[in-house]
Amino acid sequence: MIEKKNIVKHEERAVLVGVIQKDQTEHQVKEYLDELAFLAETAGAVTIKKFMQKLAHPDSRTFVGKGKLQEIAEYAKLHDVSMLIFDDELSGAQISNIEKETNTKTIDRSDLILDIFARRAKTAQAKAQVELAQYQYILPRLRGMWKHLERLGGGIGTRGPGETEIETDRRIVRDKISLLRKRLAEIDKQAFTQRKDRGEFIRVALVGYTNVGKSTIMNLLSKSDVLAENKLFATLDTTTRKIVYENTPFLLSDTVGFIRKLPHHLVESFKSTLDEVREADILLHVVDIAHANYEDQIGVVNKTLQELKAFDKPVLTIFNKMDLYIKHTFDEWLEESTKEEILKDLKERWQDATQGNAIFISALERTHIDDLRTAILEKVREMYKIRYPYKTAFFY
Ligand SMILES: Nc1nc2c(ncn2[C@@H]2O[C@H](COP(=O)(O)OP(=O)(O)OP(=O)(O)O)[C@@H](O)[C@H]2O)c(=O)[nH]1
Ligand SMILES: [Mg+2]
Repeated sequence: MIEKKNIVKHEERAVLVGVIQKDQTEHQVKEYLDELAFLAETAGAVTIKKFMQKLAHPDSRTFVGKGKLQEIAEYAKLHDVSMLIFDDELSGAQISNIEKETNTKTIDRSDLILDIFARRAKTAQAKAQVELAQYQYILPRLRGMWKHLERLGGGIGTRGPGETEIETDRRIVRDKISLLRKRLAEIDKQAFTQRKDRGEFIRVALVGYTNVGKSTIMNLLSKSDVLAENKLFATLDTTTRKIVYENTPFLLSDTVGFIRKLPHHLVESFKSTLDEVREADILLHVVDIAHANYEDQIGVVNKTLQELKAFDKPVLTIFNKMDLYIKHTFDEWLEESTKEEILKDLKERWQDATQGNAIFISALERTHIDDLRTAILEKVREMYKIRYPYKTAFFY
């Protein structure tokens, strides 16, 4: 029988595995594994080792090569490793082959992200969305899961599952999927009506990679109390607040963060949460400028926005965590004038790239927040003028 469970247990000892494919550099894959370690930590596991292998094409049976898998298996045995986490998506057969040869539970990045989402989901909508994504993920992997249970002696006879058992499970999973879809459609209908009730207000949405500071900025701008913490996907549910600056009202929403290789099913089932982004008039794209891979992250966010068909909107790019950037980049003996030069270059580069729509702040130290407010206000007012050309005097 199929049941969903938290895959990652508290303090579990994990080994991470990444493959450097032909269009990737070793440095990039190292960063990806650092991010995977952060995901693992968010789920409650401890990373004790990372393995990388350069491979033009992943092995169809075991993803990494035979020799590497042997090495991983030996390491796992010696160091009491309870779980392998692969950075790339594995097929059901690959998971089952790897588990057999290493004798260690194996999951992939999508699995891990789904696990985190499942823990974080609080509202009925978020819970149903995650559950839907989980079942969709499981469906093509059922055969592998049966094999897995078989090896662990999990209540199945030595003969292994017959086609009928797998077919029964498939049917159960399909039924669950259609039930969840129905439930979500109902929640959607209510949410749509609620959104319609918001009237003529211009809608602004905070978007960005996970952990960049969206909720911190939301709290700062709206005096609300959204959970902000140094974990990935702290926010799953959308929060919307009405804000009034200088007699100009607008709605500000904080929403789920993006990440590279966000499981496809997750994006699909979070469609209604992401409607907030799709239906926004203006996007505030928050970037963690102190992150080594921030330019990659900008690319991932832009690509996700394109997939959501939300790319065609005015965007203000907020480069956040300037305090950390300065701390990482400058040391004490650097001349003040050199620091200024470096900062000026950085800012000019991004002002050029965003056609003058970049703001540099520290939400934590509250620097340049007034500039941010002014920039938002300007965009919101422009939008009111476009939207209601005869009504501009209405708001201010
Ligand atoms: N140093 C520094 N830390 C910041 C700044 N802004 C936010 N943070 C920290 O970054 C972490 C993530 O902040 P959140 O506001 O939760 O980020 P988020 O983008 O909402 O993250 P998710 O909801 O998980 O996608 C928290 O620990 C914040 O305290 C900043 O300007 N400087
Ligand atoms: Mg958040």
